[in-house]
Amino acid sequence: MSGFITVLLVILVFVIIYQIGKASEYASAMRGQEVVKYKTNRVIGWLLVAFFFLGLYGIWKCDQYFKPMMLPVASCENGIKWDSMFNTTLVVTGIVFFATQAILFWFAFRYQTTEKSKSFYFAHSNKLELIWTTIPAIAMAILVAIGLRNWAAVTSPAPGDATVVEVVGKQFNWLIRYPGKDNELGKRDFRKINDANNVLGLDWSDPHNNDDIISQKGELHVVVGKPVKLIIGSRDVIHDVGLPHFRLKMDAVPGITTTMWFKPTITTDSMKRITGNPNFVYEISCDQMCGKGHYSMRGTIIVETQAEYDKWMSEQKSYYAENNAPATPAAPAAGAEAPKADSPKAVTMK
Ligand SMILES: [Cu+2]
Repeated sequence: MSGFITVLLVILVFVIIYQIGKASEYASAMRGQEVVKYKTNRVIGWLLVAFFFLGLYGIWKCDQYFKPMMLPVASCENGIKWDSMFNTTLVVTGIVFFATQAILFWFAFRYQTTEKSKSFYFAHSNKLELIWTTIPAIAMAILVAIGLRNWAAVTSPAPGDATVVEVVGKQFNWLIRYPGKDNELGKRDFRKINDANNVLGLDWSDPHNNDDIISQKGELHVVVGKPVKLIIGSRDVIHDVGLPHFRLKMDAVPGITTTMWFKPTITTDSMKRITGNPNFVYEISCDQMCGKGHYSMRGTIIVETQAEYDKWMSEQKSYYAENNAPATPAAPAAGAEAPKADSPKAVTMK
């Protein structure tokens, strides 16, 4: 099909060149400059009409090409609202786009200079100004209001029964921490970060850290139908937690905690059936260019039933127990590692 469009474009360009050549021929034949101008105008007018319809055809074709690349159905309640907002915006702006383009091309055709046409000077109209300022302003205000309502839903306090999970970005993967049985995430201190046995810089003097779990495979497991509150941070540069299937994204900023919550409604297994893709996984993408390994910063979310989640959770071990089992925290080691993990190192990595 793209071959067909190319051929069509080549023909169009050829016609334009041919017409220009013909126009100069007329001129050279001294049949009068004005006649040549009117004829050229007519040709250009028709070409513009053709260009308009070619453009419409291109839009229709693009739609066919891109549809298979679109995301599957939204997998959380708010995601459905975002999609509806997106569609509303697309319809409103689409109507305006087609109307203005049609008028633009029609005017070029209809009001071309001919033997009979006379110029008409139309300088100003308060009524028109008022109409084309007020209507778009109202339409935009409504669209923005819908956006703000949806944004508030995502960033408002999560329901009390939400599973709390910390997601921390680092060059170049995601670290996922669960609060453990006490349901409280322990304190972190970036100076204690150490890739050997304290990837998040957990402060071992805080007892809340003793049962905290860092997902071993880096997978984020959540229960279908249960709200999830993400506490987002970064270990080095700015990353961004992107959850395309849940229509969410939020910056992960070093030194600042950001948060958002959602309620997954479709399990990973159901999504495999819906998409017809047996290898389907919900992904956490990094939506902020963060360095040379940015492309590989892909995490996985598993949406599962409560029973499956409980089974997975029972297999996880406390990060403290894993890394501090023999003795009390190795304070000097953590201190010695601190400068290495500090931001200057991160800044030099582009
Ligand atoms: Cu990143």
